[in-house]
Amino acid sequence: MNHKIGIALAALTLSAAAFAQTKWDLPTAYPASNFHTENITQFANDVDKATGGKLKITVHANAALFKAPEIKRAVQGGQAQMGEILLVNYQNEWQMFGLDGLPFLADSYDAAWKLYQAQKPALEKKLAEQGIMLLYTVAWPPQGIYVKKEIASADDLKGVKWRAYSPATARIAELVGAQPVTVQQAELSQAMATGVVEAYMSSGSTGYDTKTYEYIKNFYDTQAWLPKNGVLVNKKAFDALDKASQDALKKAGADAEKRGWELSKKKNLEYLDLLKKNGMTVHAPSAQLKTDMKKVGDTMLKEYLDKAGAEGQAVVDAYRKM
Ligand code: PCA
Repeated sequence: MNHKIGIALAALTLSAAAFAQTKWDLPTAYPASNFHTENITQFANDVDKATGGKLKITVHANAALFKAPEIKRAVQGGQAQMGEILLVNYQNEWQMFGLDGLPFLADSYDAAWKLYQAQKPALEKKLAEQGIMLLYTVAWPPQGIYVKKEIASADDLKGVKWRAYSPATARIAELVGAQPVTVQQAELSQAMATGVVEAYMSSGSTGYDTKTYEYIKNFYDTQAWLPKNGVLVNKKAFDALDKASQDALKKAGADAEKRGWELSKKKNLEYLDLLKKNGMTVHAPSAQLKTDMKKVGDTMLKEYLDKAGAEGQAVVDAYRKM
């Protein structure tokens, strides 16, 4: 080869490598306007900026790329390099994924954060075995009961068509004698419109996102638990990045975690106001309803510990000492 052409080609290859762009997909199951999704979009922008455009992460909101229960496997198999999951959706695979879905084990932001710290080493280890990195988590606002008719106790939920989003929310329905049907958020509005759902437990955020106030007029603010979304990264895809991009991703993830937890707390109050403005009555639960739901929580914790064994017990013990 002509010497000059050789040098020119080498320079070209070098600059192509220097400007090589990596494109990643990040499926999520919640709408673009949801606070988790807004936070993730900001995360993707932060990564773009910090890597000078080298790592482009496209956020696919609203279960457009993968349905909620499929996202974890998509990240594991590398069909998506990243993904956001609701951890409690995966409790049947491994009990630890469902710990933050137990009623009244951790029922405030402070408690939920502590529970996360207690769970984290086990979560990271399990996911690492599956070729997945846990980049960050953010808690949903506290969970309350949406229900068509006013309720004074759990007895009033007997026979009601109840939407579940996880094994635990289906179990609550069984324990109060409601009829559970599993519907993810992306299909919830339609399920309410067609009368398939008369009640469900979730946050003010989801009630607002799905326009629940058009179908259901009562929200009982039980503040029963704060389940977390986890943002996952395929480890092979991560390992293929240069060190600077890896650092940028981790830094943006840590920022998103901090920002997300603060946002969740702040927006919770805004969502409850928005629900009221749209015709929802936000009730404090009666003493009887509280007692009934606490009892459900006690039963579920016992069931949980039976299934999760020593590993589950150790994490609950660690949490209680925090
Ligand atoms: N919203 C999600 C999960 C928890 C929450 O607050 C949902 O209802 O699907």
